Amino acid sequence: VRITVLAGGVGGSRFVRGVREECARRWPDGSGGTAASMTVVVNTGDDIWLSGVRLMPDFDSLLYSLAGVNDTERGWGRAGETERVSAELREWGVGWPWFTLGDLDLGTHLARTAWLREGLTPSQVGERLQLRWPLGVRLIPATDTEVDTHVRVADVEAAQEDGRSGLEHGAVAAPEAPREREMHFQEWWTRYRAALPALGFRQQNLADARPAPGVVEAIAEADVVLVAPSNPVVSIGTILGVPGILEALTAMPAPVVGVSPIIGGRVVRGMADACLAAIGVETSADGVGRHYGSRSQGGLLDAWLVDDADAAAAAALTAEGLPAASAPLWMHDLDTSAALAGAAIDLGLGSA
Ligand code: GDP
Ligand code: FO1
Ligand code: CA
Repeated sequence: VRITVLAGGVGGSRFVRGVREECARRWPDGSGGTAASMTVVVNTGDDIWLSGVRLMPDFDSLLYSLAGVNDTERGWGRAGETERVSAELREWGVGWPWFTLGDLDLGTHLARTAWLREGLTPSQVGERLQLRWPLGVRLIPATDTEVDTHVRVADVEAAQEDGRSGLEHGAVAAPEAPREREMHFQEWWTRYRAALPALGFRQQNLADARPAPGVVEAIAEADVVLVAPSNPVVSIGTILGVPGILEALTAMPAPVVGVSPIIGGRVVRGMADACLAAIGVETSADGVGRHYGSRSQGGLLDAWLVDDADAAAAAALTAEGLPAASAPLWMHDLDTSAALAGAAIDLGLGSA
């Protein structure tokens, strides 16, 4: 069995751990692993150059989590982390004071940056990083192009400046379009905790990006493609925005099954609701399901899995032409993650 997953960081990691566990139970290889082959196409929109190194947060979240060396409390970075170098960088005024690069994590960024400088592509660097721990899953960045996400926000300070200068000149401020400014997604997310209303998202270089080697093949040859319960806008949206990926998904014969990141109208972890609001999508299981759309109607999904709390939404979506089912979607631990993965696999492959 070949399973391909589209995924972001936190929701993606928990889900992929569940997929790996469920595959080991269903299709054991006799030595604790699985005979199934699993490929994860990883969001690269959160990536950033900072303090001279290249960060790939979602890739690293998956890497650390699948290797079992992740910080389970924070949801990103390494377990047992220290922050001595970060304190020094702060003294030097390098990087962002609100953004911490842990010492162990910095080792990863330095290795990655060194290999990039030697001429390796991000996906080749990703292969090398995966040699250290036997993940049992292949991770591929969605693209080797740098498609860092930027967020457009209203520039409130500039608008206030306009107002003030208008008064100074004794004139009424003209009803101009409010000024906008753009910042890297990581600044919006970590410095402002996604609380500055976003006017939109822009992934740099996206129109010229190509899927990384292996991505289109992993989709085309899959028996089922699973869309993880990840941020639909900045994680899944960025992957689907890479020219060629949506086309590969549309063209391949196997089913695409999505898992809702929204339970009972709420993002269960994080701030994805701020991203959905910015693109005018309701924070609900059916809102996101309609946003992805039914493949039979030109959308992405053959099936959509929502939480039992959203069973009514599942019925409504099914009636609209997007086959939906419900199951427990909270990933509390490995067992609940594996059960969720199993429900998604069943929706795609058909349960016996
Ligand atoms: P990020 O890259 O760290 O933002 O993580 P992802 O893009 O992979 O996913 C973030 C989203 O995962 C959150 O906004 C939640 O909506 C969703 N999520 C996190 N934990 C769970 C869970 O236990 N169950 C479900 N269904 N969704 C979850
Ligand atoms: N998130 C924070 O809220 N604060 C940080 O200082 C921070 C540092 C950081 C360093 C490396 C890394 O891979 C991720 C890091 N994150 C941090 C998480 C990250 O900003 C976001 O949660 C994800 O990109 C959103 O998926
Ligand atoms: Ca992310």
